Amino acid sequence: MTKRRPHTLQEISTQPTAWADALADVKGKAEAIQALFTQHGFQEVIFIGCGSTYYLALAAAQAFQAVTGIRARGLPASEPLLFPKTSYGPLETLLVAVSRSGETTETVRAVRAFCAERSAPVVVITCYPRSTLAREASKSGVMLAARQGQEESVAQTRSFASMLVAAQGFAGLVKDSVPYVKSLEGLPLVGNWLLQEKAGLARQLGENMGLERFFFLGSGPNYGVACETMLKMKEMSLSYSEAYHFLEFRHGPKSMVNESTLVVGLISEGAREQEIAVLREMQALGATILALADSEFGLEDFAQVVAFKSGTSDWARGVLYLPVLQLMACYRAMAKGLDPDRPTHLDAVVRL
Ligand code: F1P
Repeated sequence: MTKRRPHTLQEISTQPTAWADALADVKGKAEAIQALFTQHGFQEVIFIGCGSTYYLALAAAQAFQAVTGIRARGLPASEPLLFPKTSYGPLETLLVAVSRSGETTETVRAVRAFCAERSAPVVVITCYPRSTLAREASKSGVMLAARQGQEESVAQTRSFASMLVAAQGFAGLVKDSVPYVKSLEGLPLVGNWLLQEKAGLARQLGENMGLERFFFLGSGPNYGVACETMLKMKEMSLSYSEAYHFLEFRHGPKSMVNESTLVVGLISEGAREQEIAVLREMQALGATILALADSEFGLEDFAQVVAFKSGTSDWARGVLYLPVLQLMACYRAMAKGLDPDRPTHLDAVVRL
């Protein structure tokens, strides 16, 4: 019996269109977004989510602070829910909740508690504009919908990427930065190129059963995406995988590096030299290296390189690291005879 093509492959392969759709929705909300910041002198923005969307919150906070200069943090939704006193400060705070489903219990409860306690507006980024969280945002805040991010699979791929672009577009509109928003508009073209030209490399690494340990290294703007791609490897292929800030990897975890290790470097431009040095050291310890960067300069030592050549900033290109790494996890699941659409023990939404 031929195995059906997993929804996950289709969802990964069509994601650039979903990125463009999400950005268009955000741009359509420009007036409401700018009015929100005019009415409130927000001194801090806290992004929250769970699982993949917690990692998205980390990436979104980095981009938001870099683009707007307003202090921003990413937290798992359970933290402000369980420890509000040490999650929120005295500053005028905007809460941004990120949730593919818009139904995750921790996130809904955290939003309701925040709005009740501070009678403040909330921004929601979701793929489901009729969800519970979307309704919370419609009471006094703004809802950003990544409709084409909706997916059959439990593991987030197209949804994560399109909501990340939405969060970056949100930052660009708060700052009213035309160049930054324009750089986001160029991402889908590069995304389609990656899906055409680098799918073979992703498949070759995914089907390499000689690889048993996976480490995803990312710093600053790329740590959240490193965590997300680590999670894809776990959810889809049940593989041992971890994520670290680049230089943190030297402080202990590198003891795990052996001949069956893949170290994936999500290289920034801002800390390129220091990050490449870590990859060189891990290659000398026997690891296979996959280096992803915007430019291929200085990556000659590595056999597996993906260079986006997008010309975008460290704070705009986050989604470009996703397609190859999502495909690698998906192909590894298929090579192990697993269904990437249905990760073990997982449901699409965690309802408590
Ligand atoms: C959050 C989440 C996902 C995870 C799994 C269970 O969902 O934890 O990140 O991959 O699907 O739910 P959501 O709040 O983003 O809908």
